[in-house]
Amino acid sequence: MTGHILAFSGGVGGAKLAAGLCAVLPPEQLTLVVNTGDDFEHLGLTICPDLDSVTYALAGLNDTVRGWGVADETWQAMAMLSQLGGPDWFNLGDRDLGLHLTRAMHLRARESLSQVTERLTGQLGIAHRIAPMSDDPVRTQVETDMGWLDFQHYFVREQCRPQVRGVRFAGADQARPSPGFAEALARADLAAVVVCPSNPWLSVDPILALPGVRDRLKTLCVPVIAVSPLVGGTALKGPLAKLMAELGKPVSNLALAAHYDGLLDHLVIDQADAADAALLRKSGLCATITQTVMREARDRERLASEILAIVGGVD
Ligand code: FO1
Repeated sequence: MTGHILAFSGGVGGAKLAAGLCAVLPPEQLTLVVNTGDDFEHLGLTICPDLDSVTYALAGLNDTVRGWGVADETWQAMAMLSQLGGPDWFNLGDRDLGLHLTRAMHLRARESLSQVTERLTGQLGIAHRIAPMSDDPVRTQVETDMGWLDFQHYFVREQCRPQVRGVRFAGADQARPSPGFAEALARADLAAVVVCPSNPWLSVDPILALPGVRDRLKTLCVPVIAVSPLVGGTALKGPLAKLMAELGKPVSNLALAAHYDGLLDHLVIDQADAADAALLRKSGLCATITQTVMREARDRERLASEILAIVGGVD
């Protein structure tokens, strides 16, 4: 496959495919654009959960059991914070805090989030380009039966229990795509856009909500290929299935593809959902059936290679 791949990723599920793409593509052929709608200010620090999930996965530092944060973590700072009566509903491990303190220092010195991300990923030995979707603050907020909640309050503090009625991305209309994102969108050699298996409503929509992004994707003559986060008609992890049901959607690949509203050319679905392929094809989409569950490095690399084969086939 020749040409450049632009991949969109949220946190945990997306980060696995992001790692697979990095394993099969040289750095100059890939730009990973990561959702920052989950970011928030907490304890005087800027927390960027999806950027950090991708960073830790690519650096081989991620905790695969917990699904977020750093492996071999310790929690001494949290224990002290808790004892001092600080807000302890959001867990920042000692190693993770090291990254957050470093990011805070550079942000305070007026580096952009893109510059800080490049610096931190470089220090961790990551050669591939990870770009935040924007350097401007965009904050996902969820309308629930408890009112509007900031994303991490909904996700972590309330454990996704509230019923969701809607989602908005505060600041998105004023935000610009980051320089790395804008550059990738404008590349003459762009070969495909890959949407990693992240939650379309919570992790991909914030990226698409940035001014100009949807329009640019619609005019691009390259395939937009998404990997479905649904497996066997439900989500492996996270609130996707619950959220789709609460928003009045059937929990299905067809509803997921319809949500992208004409943006997708191709949906990669799990073999457990093979029966969905016929309806997807009838709706005008290409559909590939494979194993999308990524337990080990070889699963991530195989799925990434299969996606590149789709891109190669379209060339
Ligand atoms: N998820 C939790 O369920 N509980 C936590 O306390 C928590 C802390 C945390 C700290 C840093 C970080 O990068 C991620 C963290 N996450 C935690 C995960 C995060 O809330 C979600 O994975 C994403 O926002 C959803 O993609």
